[in-house]
Amino acid sequence: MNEQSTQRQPASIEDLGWRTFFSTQLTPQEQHENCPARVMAVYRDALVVHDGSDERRVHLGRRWTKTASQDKPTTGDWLLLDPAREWISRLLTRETMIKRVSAGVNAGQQTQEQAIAANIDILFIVTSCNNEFNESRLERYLTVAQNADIEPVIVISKCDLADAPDDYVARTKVVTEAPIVLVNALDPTIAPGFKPWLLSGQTIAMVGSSGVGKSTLLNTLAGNDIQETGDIREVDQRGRHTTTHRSIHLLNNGALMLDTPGIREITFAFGQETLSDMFEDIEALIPQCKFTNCTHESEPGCAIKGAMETGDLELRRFENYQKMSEEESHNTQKMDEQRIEKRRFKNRKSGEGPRDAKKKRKKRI
Ligand SMILES: Nc1nc2c(ncn2[C@@H]2O[C@H](COP(=O)(O)OP(=O)(O)O)[C@@H](O)[C@H]2O)c(=O)[nH]1
Ligand SMILES: [Mg+2]
Ligand SMILES: [Zn+2]
Repeated sequence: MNEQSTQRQPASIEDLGWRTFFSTQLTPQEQHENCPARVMAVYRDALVVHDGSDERRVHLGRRWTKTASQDKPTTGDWLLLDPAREWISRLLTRETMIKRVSAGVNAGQQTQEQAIAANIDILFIVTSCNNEFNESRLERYLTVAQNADIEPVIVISKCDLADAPDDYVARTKVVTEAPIVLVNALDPTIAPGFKPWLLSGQTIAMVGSSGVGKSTLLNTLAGNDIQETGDIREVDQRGRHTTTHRSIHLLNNGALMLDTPGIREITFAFGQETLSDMFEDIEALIPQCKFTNCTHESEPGCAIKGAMETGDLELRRFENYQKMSEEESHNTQKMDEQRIEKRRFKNRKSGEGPRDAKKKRKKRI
């Protein structure tokens, strides 16, 4: 994305993924006055946006730095710039959004959901033919895709390094019906294998453990070393260079690919409903246990244990379901508590209890 970059540049706004879902959100006045632009990269206090003809840096004013994480512009977002194209007028409604949960590790920090990528059409879940391969991790990423309503594709890299790469494909098929692409990410001839998803104006994001080959895949599909020439860096407070979170690259065939050094083993927001969908089989078994408070450990008449004995349910899958459900309810509970505390604090500050506030609302009617 810097001057030396040999990366393809968009020729129109449609090249960046602009479509009716976004254009219909504009009022006639906005259509006339404002310029839509896509967030290509995110810095701490600025964004790099592209409007189809020019790329520019837009400062994130106080209005945005103070906005709740989920509503802050993120990579892939569409914005409206003011007529002078200097400020963000409005963030357009997202078609899809991948969210993470940032847990308050230190005292005073909040557990909150944060948008980490917006308007993603396809999610490449990258894993490799070695010990990194893990069914439970695949299930996690598949849940993320399902929760965001994004089509998942499983990419299994490093097939050149494994004795029996097809074993990994077979193991993946047990977990999901999603398409699978087995590759050597360093092989420059692999692009045709990705043809169904690398379409003009489609935005693809990648998730996967560090070292599985995400950047390599991006470079190979782009046909040049974007990482070498296009990596966006900024200097942090200690004067060190740090790679910014995420940036979008335009591939030669017109697809847009999100490089995600920031999306690794982080906590994603799954959504309770999505978990119920993903683990429908388990949730259908639980009510069949003899005891309503069954812990599925040693109770007689346990439907979960029964399914494990007949081989219908894997212990690993059940444990993964339990772990993800616990994480989800822990995060939901934390956020609910914070919401209540915030409300209490607000009421205390204004010197009125929730009841007074209610009365006041009624009065106004
Ligand atoms: N042999 C082989 N090496 C690969 C493959 N994919 C990635 N690598 C290597 O694995 C290392 C990590 O790859 P990288 O793209 O940085 O992983 P990332 O952390 O997911 O971005 C690099 O040394 C790559 O050259 C592959 O399919 N085959
Ligand atoms: Mg990388
Ligand atoms: Zn049970």
